[in-house]
Amino acid sequence: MRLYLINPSNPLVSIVNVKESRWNRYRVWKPLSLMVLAGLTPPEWETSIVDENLGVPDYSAMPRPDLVGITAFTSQANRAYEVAGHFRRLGVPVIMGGIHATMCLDEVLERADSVVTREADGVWPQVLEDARQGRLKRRYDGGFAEMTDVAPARHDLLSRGYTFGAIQTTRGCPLNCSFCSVTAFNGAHYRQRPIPDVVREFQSIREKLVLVVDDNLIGTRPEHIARAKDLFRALARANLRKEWIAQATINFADDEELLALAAKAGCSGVFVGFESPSPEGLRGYGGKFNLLKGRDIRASVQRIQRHKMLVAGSFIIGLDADEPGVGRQIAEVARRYGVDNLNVLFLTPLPGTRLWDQMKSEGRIPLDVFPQDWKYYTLTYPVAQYKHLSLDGIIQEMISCNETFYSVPGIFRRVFSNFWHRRKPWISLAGNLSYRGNLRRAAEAYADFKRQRGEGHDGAEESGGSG
Ligand code: B12
Ligand code: SF4
Repeated sequence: MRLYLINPSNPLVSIVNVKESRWNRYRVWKPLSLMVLAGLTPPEWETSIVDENLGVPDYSAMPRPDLVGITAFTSQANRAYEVAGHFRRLGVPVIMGGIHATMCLDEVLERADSVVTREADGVWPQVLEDARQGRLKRRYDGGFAEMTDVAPARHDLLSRGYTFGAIQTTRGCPLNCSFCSVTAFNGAHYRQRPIPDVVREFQSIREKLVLVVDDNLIGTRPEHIARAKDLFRALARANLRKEWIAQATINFADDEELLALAAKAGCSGVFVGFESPSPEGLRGYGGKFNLLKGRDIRASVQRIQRHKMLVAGSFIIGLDADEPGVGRQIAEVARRYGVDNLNVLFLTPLPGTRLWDQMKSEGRIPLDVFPQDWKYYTLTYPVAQYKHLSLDGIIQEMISCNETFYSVPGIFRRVFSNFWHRRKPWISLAGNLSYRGNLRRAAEAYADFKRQRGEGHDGAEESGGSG
């Protein structure tokens, strides 16, 4: 039995044209979901993973599969349906799963033979058995997996052409921010994989650089932090000779022992979501507000950096508190915090989130011709109507934010400081130049977006916000 597991492409997934920038290819990141599914697949299936980010293959020239599984983030949904259509026309059954299939079940059921919602780990073997016997059900729900059921991912199945390997050590996030899909999808219960499983899987990764995909690496409670320390100790003992990056909340900075252990285990940088230049702006959006309010954020960032780990700060533009001038304000605040990189995303109502429900009920989602418009739900296009910012206004704020933070003197200051402190200056330089390189292409992408939005959405608000 032949199984294809497919990660569809989205040419708009970054505002950067993949052909133009070698730093921004999505091929730097491996599609872990499919490697995990492959790990759960019995050996009688001949399994291939197709990552369209490496190039779209000529499916008709490939051997006919017996079953196709397709994953999709929302931004990949259109392409996923095209691929599904191709195989269904050939009479090959198609199963879809992942976050978009879970959040937009009805839409996906119309375009696939079967859908697996939520985490597939517990049900995938049954799905395959049903497929083998030709009696696939229309829907399976995996619920929240037991962490002992999570199979080691098949890191061997994809080519070596990726910059980062990927691994997951925990699932779920208790903070439940209203704009984020994670709590809705993986639940608020913070679940941790057994440490020996993680260490063994880490050892099977071939890449020297690894992305730990956990949404919240260390969790929030004392027992979560204690387990994170045990994990870091075990990774250090295993002497992996790898560097890894991860996502963490700012409470990562609150425990010196944790920081020292993380660095010893190979952590070379963390993404931290600050989201708003004034934590007050986050009031009403969920748990992050409590972690940030009243904190000396610059000192927190410095504590992380003192352990030679870089800090990438992530912010959102378009929160209800954001007014004209917010772009420069974010850039200034990020500079003051001392982050090594700044990543700013447009507030985007992702399906299944509380933000989606709120904006929908307020009639603030003009880009709503689905599934076509899902391709813009990359967080790099302003798909909603923002309270105090028009369409042109919010785009200008984004441009001015990035131009301010990634100015030549700004980059020089940051890289020099990393050089001086012997804190990975070359990585810092590459990251900063990559963002700066995006500025011109971003402006072109926004112009295209506005043109298409004008053409395809006659009723859409061109000029703007309600404030
Ligand atoms: C790693 C990651 C990335 C990597 C992706 C690497 C890759 N190619 O997969 C990078 C950095 C490239 C990335 C980019 C983006 N990401 Co991202 N990312 C994640 C993250 C943190 C982890 C995903 C992961 O690997 N999980 C581990 C695996 C094992 O779990 P899983 O993917 O859920 O798969 C399980 C089930 O879903 C199911 N399943 C999945 N696929 C399939 C398919 C079949 C057939 C079946 C049966 C089951 C099944 O089985 C798996 C095992 O249980 C998630 C957060 C999260 N918790 O999901 C966000 C997340 C998926 N990303 C998100 C977003 C918005 C994006 C971007 C659009 C924007 C951005 N700037 O970040 C881009 C778009 C990328 C694209 N290709 O279109 C959102 C998606 C929301 C949505 N509705 O789409 C998430 C949920 C984060 C959030 N805050 O809301 N991302
Ligand atoms: S802390 Fe991060 S992962 Fe957790 S809900 Fe908020 S944005 Fe999502």
